Amino acid sequence: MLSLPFVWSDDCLRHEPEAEIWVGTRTPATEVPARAVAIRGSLLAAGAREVAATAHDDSALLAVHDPALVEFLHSAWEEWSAASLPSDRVVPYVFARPELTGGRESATPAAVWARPGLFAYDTMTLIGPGTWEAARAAVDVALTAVDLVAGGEPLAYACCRPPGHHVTHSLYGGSCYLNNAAIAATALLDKVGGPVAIVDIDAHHGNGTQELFLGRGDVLTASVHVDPGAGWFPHFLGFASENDEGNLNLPLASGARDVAWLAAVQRAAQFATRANALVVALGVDAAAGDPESPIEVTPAGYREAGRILGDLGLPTVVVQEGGYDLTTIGPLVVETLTGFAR
Ligand code: SP5
Ligand code: ZN
Repeated sequence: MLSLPFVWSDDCLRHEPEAEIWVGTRTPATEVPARAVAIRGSLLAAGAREVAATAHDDSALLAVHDPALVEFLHSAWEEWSAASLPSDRVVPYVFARPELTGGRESATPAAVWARPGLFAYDTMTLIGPGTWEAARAAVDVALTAVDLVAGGEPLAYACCRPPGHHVTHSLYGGSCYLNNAAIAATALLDKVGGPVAIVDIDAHHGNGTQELFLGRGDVLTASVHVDPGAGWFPHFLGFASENDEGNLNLPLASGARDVAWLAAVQRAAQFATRANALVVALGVDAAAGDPESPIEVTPAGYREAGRILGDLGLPTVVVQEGGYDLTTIGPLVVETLTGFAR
């Protein structure tokens, strides 16, 4: 039985991207509401205690993200849907790369359909009705888990959806809109004291989180992920060459299994020992059989990762990131938390 609290909001189900535009083609979305429903079902069956998310103000959110990004996400669907465009989701077609304007700030475009290009860095992360409400609810879920830990719970799980670790200060992408783990770490810094470590074991590099805290001593970031050099998202970063005192990337070969993955998780945990509190960005997409990654971790591997991170003995908020196999996502989260709470 799992005796830990998990935080939930029905509003996280309101985001229905339905599709991703990948290599110019509309393909079915993998980041679907059923993911969160499956996790909740497994947690309840395992005996975890559901706690309803409570509303939090924007202070931690705006300490992490550009107000212009937040305002865009808040208004994007309303503006798009009022403009009678041919797509039923907000999707960029032209990108405001800084080099385009010689490093000068880009103008705010008059055309509604050009606006996403100020804030989106890929075409896979669509916005529709309910996207903002779900992304903002996921922030409340994460912050409620922080409250539980600040109030003395050793461990709390935040059932966040949509995920967040690919979002930088001012750019969204990778099926993510607001960086829940980074916002949780910022709140923990305030409530529990630093340094705070974020250990990201999603199959993909936590590029947004890395960029947010780069060069800061108060939030340490470590990420275990499939080598972007082998052709995997986020492609442009996530290499070991980016490592410094505050940031540790542990890229793994395609096809890596439990032994290699757990050795990297162990190194990430070692990196976090000097922290005062921990955020685990838990993606279960590194599991064998997940459609979005070539890492082949077993359920026993996830349980062992939980044990390794739990052995740090730090106050911990676990934030949900990726994981796309609907039949295994719930059991894998339970395995990880079982290892952790042991
Ligand atoms: C949070 C998270 O795990 N984000 C992962 C985003 C990576 N997506 C890369 C998608 C690459 C192409 N996938 C094709 C799927 C077609 N539906
Ligand atoms: Zn992922």
